[in-house]
Amino acid sequence: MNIIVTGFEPFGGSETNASWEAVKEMAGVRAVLLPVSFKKAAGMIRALAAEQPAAILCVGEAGGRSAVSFERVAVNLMDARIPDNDGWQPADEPVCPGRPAAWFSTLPVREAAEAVKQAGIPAELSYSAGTYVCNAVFYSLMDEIERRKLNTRGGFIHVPAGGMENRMIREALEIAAACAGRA
Ligand code: PCA
Repeated sequence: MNIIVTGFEPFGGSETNASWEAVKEMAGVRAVLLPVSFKKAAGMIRALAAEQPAAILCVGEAGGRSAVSFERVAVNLMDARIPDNDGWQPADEPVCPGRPAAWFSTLPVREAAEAVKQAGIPAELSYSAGTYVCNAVFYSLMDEIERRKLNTRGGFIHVPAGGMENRMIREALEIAAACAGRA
């Protein structure tokens, strides 16, 4: 199965990022590390989409969450609370000027969240991926799929930044990848 799963490098003074710690150990997918850079990560995700895999699952960490969150919607807005790893801190700017306000995930999010819960791992649907680099990557991915009319499923999953075991996060992501591959 031709599935790409991305995780992020650390940011905001942390030494690790729970997304990459889980993604780098996943079986049966191509794991790609993205920088926490609005400009670089958006370009990289568009290039990965152009390869037309069956699915691209982007994963990032989110503080204050205790469940694996399947994001439903990406918004065309960058509004950074802290600078990215290039030192850039956009405020009130579109991710892609002139493009639509939002895109929906094309992963089977409800089915995937249910399957993860069945495995005994807390999971939920989320209606905001924020306005930082994760949302910008998610928006850029869905915008590229739409522009090129690609046959690739795309979506974003936020994992807890702390408090959930790496092994559990990895299992949740493997279940999500399997759902995406079957959809
Ligand atoms: N979380 C950040 C960016 C990288 C990450 O892991 C976010 O939620 O935007």
